[in-house]
Amino acid sequence: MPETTDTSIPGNDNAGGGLKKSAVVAIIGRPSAGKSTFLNAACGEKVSIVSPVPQTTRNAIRGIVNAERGQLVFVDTPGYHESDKKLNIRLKALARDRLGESDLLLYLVDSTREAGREETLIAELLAPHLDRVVVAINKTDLAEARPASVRTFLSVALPGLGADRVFEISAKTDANVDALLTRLMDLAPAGQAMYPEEYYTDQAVDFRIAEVIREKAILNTREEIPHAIYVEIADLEMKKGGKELWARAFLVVERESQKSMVIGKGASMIKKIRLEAVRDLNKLFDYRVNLDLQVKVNHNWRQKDPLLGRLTGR
Ligand SMILES: Nc1nc2c(ncn2[C@@H]2O[C@H](COP(=O)(O)OP(=O)(O)OP(=O)(O)O)[C@@H](O)[C@H]2O)c(=O)[nH]1
Ligand SMILES: [Mg+2]
Repeated sequence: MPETTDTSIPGNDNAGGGLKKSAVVAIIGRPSAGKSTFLNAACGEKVSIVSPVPQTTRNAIRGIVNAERGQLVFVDTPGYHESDKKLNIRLKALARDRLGESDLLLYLVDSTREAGREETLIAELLAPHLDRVVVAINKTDLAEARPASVRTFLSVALPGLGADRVFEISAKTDANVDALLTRLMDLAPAGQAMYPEEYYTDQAVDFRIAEVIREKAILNTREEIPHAIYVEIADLEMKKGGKELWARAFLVVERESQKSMVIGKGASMIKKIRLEAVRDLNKLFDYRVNLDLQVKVNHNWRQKDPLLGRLTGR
């Protein structure tokens, strides 16, 4: 059976038809390396939330790229970060789990930062899987990018990695992303599509709404607050024959003092977060989203194991 077929049959006929390519690709890298930005660029949709605050992603979020030759299922992972905090230990384990479950490993390196200990730890994690690794040197659109020093680091930390496995990209401007996707498709094994072709993510609607709210909350707050937030969807109701979705959600913080900061003077902050979230949600979905957003406290939630398990899906 040919590895690729040049048929351009619409729909997802390939799911049961001739073998194309199919791979799960884990995206691994330090916090803020640009993993979620890359996922969105690859999928052409906002699949994963993005912010300048490290450790924004808390789950293994899937984004699906469908092409003539086959399907790549990218799994975004939380940034790999060394620390003893409970939430962080779970996030790190989540990234580690992905190594075994993936066909290919896309290692994203931020070319504007010095490598240091954390980068070395990630490279050590990846070294035994070199035959499955592709590296993207990211943020090359920035003047302070130092791709050459990343290459030097790679030659020491991952010796034996072929030059044809290293790409200089910008996830933000899309530069060289297509070439990288082509290479990943070359390396993908033959197999059946895992999702129908019209899918670009497998996330449930309530999770996506919660994530967009969390992104806006992170972008509008400072210091410890971005890390002290999670979002709970209390209620979702479709109305007007599927034309309108009504969502009731809570932005949950750890302490009373954080609650008043997130609400803001005359509720100005929570209103801003709500409006920004609604604007994005209306772009994401083809129905209108109405959002009732309130703030509540769950004292020291980051110390609570069952909740952490639920939030990180692990
Ligand atoms: N200039 C530039 N900025 C980028 C690029 N890729 C990501 N960024 C920025 O870097 C920051 C972090 O990006 P994310 O995509 O959230 O990074 P991440 O690796 O998913 O981070 P965590 O989820 O925290 O591990 C954001 O402010 C992005 O806009 C790039 O190619 N160029
Ligand atoms: Mg992320």
